[in-house]
Amino acid sequence: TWANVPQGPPDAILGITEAFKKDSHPKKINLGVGAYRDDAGKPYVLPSVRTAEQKVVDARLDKEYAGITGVPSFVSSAIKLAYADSLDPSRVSATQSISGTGALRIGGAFLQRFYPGVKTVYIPNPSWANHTAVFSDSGLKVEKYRYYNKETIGLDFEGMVEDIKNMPKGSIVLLHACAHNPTGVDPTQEQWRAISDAVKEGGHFPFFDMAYQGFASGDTDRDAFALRHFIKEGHNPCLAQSFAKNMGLYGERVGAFSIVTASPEEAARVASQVKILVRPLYSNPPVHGARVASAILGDAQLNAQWLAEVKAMADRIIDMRKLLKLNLERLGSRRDWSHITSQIGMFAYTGLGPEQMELLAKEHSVYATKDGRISVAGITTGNVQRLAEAIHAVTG
Ligand code: PLP
Ligand code: TYF
Repeated sequence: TWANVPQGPPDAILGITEAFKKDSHPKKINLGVGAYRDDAGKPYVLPSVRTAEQKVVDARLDKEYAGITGVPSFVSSAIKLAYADSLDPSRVSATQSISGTGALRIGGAFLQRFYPGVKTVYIPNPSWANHTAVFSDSGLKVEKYRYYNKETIGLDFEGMVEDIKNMPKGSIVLLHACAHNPTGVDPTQEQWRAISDAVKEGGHFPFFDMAYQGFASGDTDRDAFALRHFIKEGHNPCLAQSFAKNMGLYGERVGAFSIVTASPEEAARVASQVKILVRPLYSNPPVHGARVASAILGDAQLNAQWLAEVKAMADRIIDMRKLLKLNLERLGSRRDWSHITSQIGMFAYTGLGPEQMELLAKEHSVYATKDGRISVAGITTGNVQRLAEAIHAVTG
């Protein structure tokens, strides 16, 4: 029956883990997938999450289905975390989602069905490897706008604004709210203001992907600047939120999708259609992770603890950036590695090419994606020197 099914390629990012597992080198290093590790290189469950989970278990809740849009207290807390006081939440149509990916997919499906403008979504070049697949599988056309400047290893701000202005009027523009994946290069607040103006000028629709709120600066409010600024400027964007990284809830699949509308009446109509979309997709989302997130966001003390833990994760990543740069300099590398510390979030975009990345894997058992992205969250005080030696060997 399936003789005509061709072998497909592995996921560009998740496939790295497969290659890493097969390697028998005792000091192999996996900097592929973006998942936080502690300084011992171990997956990290936040203490606030452990406490919240215990509270959820102790409450001996039943296992009944949630509604189509999920756990209500979770959804309202997620909305508050993202938008804070930038709007009246009755204008927001929101639903729990299967983490950030599921939120993007609901958004893609909703726009495909109802967006009255140009059904083309423009994503940055480069962007998260899964964006193209999510949106094209949703039935939208996918195009790219300039984002990263190879020469400066920074933002191609002029190119980005020019491309936004040149998109067909009423296009969909996907924006990474903070901690751009894979480059770690974000616009400044000043640049965000100009981007907002350009999106407005083109009559475009902004779609924010916020998978790292808190991870960029260590401060969830600061990281929501772009989203809240757009709202202040009168945009009515939609938003995909993920709690995979900032609560370390990866496999629990906790996220939210929301659309800012013009009025509570419009929000109700939109919400009714989001429900109609979700029902045949997965009927209703899992409850456990959302209950845990809700227990944190809804309790002042736990929330404060969580924010401190997010900051600690962000700070460890910043320390590892400094240490990697320092080690490369100590080894006598003549390259300029300042982008390692100027970039933010979970990833560093090293500037290494595909051949160098292949050498890193083959000769040094250091695994990361071939675009030169490394997950800084996988660097530890124990492996940073060996990593620097490997990078120096392939770039020296
Ligand atoms: N968007 C971006 C930019 C990401 O990097 C990720 C990965 O973490 C996601 C969305 C969605 O991830 P998840 O589905 O695990 O929340
Ligand atoms: O970019 C990353 O590493 C994370 C995790 O198909 C991820 O966003 C990677 C690939 C994928 C799903 C999640």
